This record gives sequence, C-alpha cells and structure tokens, in this order.
Amino acid sequence: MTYRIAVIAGDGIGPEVIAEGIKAIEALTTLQEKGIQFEFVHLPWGCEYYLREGRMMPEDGMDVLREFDAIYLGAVGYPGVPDHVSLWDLLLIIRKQFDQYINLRPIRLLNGAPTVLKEGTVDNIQMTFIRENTEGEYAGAGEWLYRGQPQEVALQTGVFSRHGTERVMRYAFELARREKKTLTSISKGNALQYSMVFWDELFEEIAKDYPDVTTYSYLVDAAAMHMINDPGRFEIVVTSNLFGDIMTDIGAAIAGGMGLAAGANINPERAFPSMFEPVHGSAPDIAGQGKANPLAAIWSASQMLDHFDLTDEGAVLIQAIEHLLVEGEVLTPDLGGDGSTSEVGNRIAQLIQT
Ligand code: GGG
Repeated sequence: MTYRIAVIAGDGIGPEVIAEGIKAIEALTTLQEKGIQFEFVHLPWGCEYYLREGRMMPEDGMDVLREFDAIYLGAVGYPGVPDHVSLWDLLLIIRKQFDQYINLRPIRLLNGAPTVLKEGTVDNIQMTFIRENTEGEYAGAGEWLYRGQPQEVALQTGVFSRHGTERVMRYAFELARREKKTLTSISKGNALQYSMVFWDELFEEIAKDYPDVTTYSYLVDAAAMHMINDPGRFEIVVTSNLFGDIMTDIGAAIAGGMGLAAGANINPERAFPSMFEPVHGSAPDIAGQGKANPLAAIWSASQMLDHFDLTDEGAVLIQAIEHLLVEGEVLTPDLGGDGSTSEVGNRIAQLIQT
C-alpha cells in the first residue's frame, strides 16, 4: 500500500518545517514492516509562484490535488502578496472545495513543553478543538460599497447553514461520546442575534440525541478568559470558524507556543483528500535561518497518520516530540534552545528509531 501525499511546503518557514515532518514519517520503519509506503510529491505553489504566474496555484491545481490521498501543507503568505490573496487562493479554497469541514486542533500541554500559565493551573490541558472550517465568518461572502470614497463601507457576511452547522456539531458529539469526554460549545448568542442564536439553538437540539454527553456552552469572551484561568474545564470544544481560529491561538500560548500547534483539515467522508498543516504562518522574519520549530509540522504529520488509521505510528511521533521536550537538549530558540530546525528533526528521527 502506498499513500500518495501532495506536499505544498509553501512560503517562508513552510519548506523548512515540512522537510522535518517528512523526515519523521520516513524514520518510521514499522511502516515498511507493514508494507506501507509514502510517496511525497512536491508542488511548488505559493507566493513565489504567484509573483511569477499571477496565481497561487495552477488553474487545474484542484484537479491535481484530487488525485492524492492527503495534502501536507507548510505555510502561506509572504511580503509582496496581500495576505487575503495568499490565504484565499490556496489554503482557504482547498478547505472549502474539498469540503474539509472539520478543523481538528489538539491543545495538549506535552511533558516538557513551556506554558504562559501561572503555576497551579497547568496540570490538565487536554483539549481537542473542533473548528467549523468551510463557512461561518469565513464564508467568503461580502461586498465593498463606495470603494475609495469617503462613505466607503465593507460588508462581511457570516453564513451559518443548518447543514454546515449540524454536521460539525454531530462530529463533535460523536467524538465526545467515543472518548467519554465533555463537549463545550463556544458562541456569542447575546450579541450576534441571528447566526449565534441559531448556533446555540442547534447545539441544544442536537444534544437531545446525545444524553450521555455532558455539555457546556460559553460565550467566546468568557471562554477566552477561562482558557487562561482554568483550562482544565475544557475537553472537546466545538466552535465557529473565526472563533476557532482565535481560541486555538490562545490554546497555542498555553500549550507550548505556535511551534507546537498542529492542525488537520478533515473531510470525514473521505470524498476528498484531507489536509494537514501546522497552525503557524510563514514567519518571514525568521525564514531561511534554521530557527523555525518543526514540532507543529511533525505533530500535524502524526495527525495525518491517524487519519490513515496508522494510530500506533502517529503515537510514536508524539512520544518522540515529548521525549525531545523532556530531555531539553535539542530545541529551537522559541523553546529556549539553540538547536536548528534540522537538528530538531534529526533528533526526532533518532528517537523514532530507538
Ligand atoms: N499553516 C498554514 C498557514 O500559513 N496558516 C496561516 C493562517 O493565517 N491561517 C488562517 C486560518 O487557519 O484560518
């Protein structure tokens, strides 16, 4: 069995961290014992491509990607290309067109990882965020009125369909049931009187089908505070596209920093390839210096293995990350070390093979 992976390493530090994720997967000798192979096909798309060709990927890019079992993406965005163009013409269009409606972001404080939290609040950070990933505030709907004139207005429309909202909630309820965990919904129904009232009503409606799952609902502002003061109260969390993006950056801060924040964009029906990417961006300020932390990319590679039901191998990658953090000898500067991106990747590969 050979899994074919489309690699869009992208911009800035993307190529540096993705190289280490591939190294980690290639270090897994158990895959060969099981007769499993990975073929990584590098697609040189992103901002450099845009500056040459006027687009982030070729016209038939989505048809090319459709033929793969998964997409492994580094980062997008670079000075010279407007951020909304680099995001919408690659990352967001892939999430949307491949119906990757689940954005799965683990927020787990691994042994040895630093946290910004005060002592006494850190012993239990074990969350899984499920962010709605194809509509909501990222629906891509809106309008400019009177562009460039004094009365200029920008309209950005949130789209919350019953279909789109219900399916992400049901996914979260099923996960909470399977893992025997609580499920928290994060919304803002007191201020957003259409979209978020609808969200809250649907959450209550669907909860009736899952009487065995204990549920909580928080306003996003209160949830942001609790993430810092008492993160142990969250287990499985379901929230909208924008709130999920913001809350998981808080999650990154309390669980080791952006260098340890992993993410998966999943199409649960497997009708299209899913996409695995570190949460961080392209960090142009440190690109090409060997300073980028590859652990988030390696963790995302572990999520890809889980998606292929190679959960033992996925767990080996996480154990190696945890081992590296605890021994503390080879770490990138964001974690207080002076190791390079490839030195961290090499140590991870060694740990995987011991
Ligand atoms: N790792 C992919 C990347 O570059 N992400 C940056 C980003 O801003 N993503 C937006 C989002 O996830 O909504």
